[in-house]
Amino acid sequence: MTITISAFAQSPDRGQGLARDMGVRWALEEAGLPYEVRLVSFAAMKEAPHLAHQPFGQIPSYEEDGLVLFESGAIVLHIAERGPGLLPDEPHARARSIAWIFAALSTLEPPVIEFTMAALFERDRPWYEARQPLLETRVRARLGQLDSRLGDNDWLEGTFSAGDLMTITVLRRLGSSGLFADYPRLAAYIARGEARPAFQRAFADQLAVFTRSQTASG
Ligand code: GTB
Repeated sequence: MTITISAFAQSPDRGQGLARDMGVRWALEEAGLPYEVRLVSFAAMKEAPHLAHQPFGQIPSYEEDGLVLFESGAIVLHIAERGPGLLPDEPHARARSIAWIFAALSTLEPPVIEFTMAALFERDRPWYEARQPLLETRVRARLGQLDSRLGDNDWLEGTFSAGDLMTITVLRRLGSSGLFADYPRLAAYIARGEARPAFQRAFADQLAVFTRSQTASG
C-alpha cells in the first residue's frame, strides 16, 4: 500500500508549515504511515490530472490503493481511523475527538482565515483599518472560548487526538499575529503540539521541499 499526498511545489508560506498538507503530513507521521508527496505547481493544480484528485484545484489530495480523497479534514479523519494513536478507542471520547476536527475547521477556522487573509492581502484596501478590529474581535471570541474549554488540560479530550492536531494546525495560522500573548494556555498548547516528534518530522519534510525549491529556482 502506497500513500501519496499532494503539496505545493513552491509553498507561499515559505516553509512555515501553514499550508494544508502540514496537518496531513503530521497525521501520517503520528500514525506511522509512510507516504510519498506529489508536488504540484499553481498551474498544474488547475489542470485535469490534478482536478481528478481535487475538484477545486487545491492541495492537499490523498491517494491510497485506488482511494482518492480531498479536503484536509476528511483526509486526517481517514488517517486517524486507520492508524493508531489519533482517536481514542472509547466510543464517546472518539466521537468527541472527531467533533473537534469539525470544530477546528468549521467554527474556529473561518474567522481565523478572514483575519489572516485580510492582514496578508487587503492592507491597501480603504476599508482595511476599519474592518480589521472587527475581524480580530471575532477571532478573540473563539480563542477565549477554546481557552476556557481547554483550561489547564494538556489536550482537549484527555489524550492527544486528531482533534488536537487539527485545532493546533488552525491556531498556527495566527502564529505571527501576536494574539497568543493574551492566551498563554493556548500558546503552551500549540507548543506542546509542535514539540511532538511527529510534528517535527512533518515540519522538517515540508521545509525541505521549500528549501529545495529555492535552491532550484535560485
Ligand atoms: N478546504 C480545503 C482543505 O482543507 O483541504 C482547502 C484547501 C486549500 O485551501 N488549499 C490551498 C490551495 O491549494 C493551500 S492551503 N490554494 C491554491 C488555490 O486555491 O489555488 C491554504 C494556505 C495557503 C497559503 C498559506 N500561506 O501562505 O501561509 C497558508 C494556507
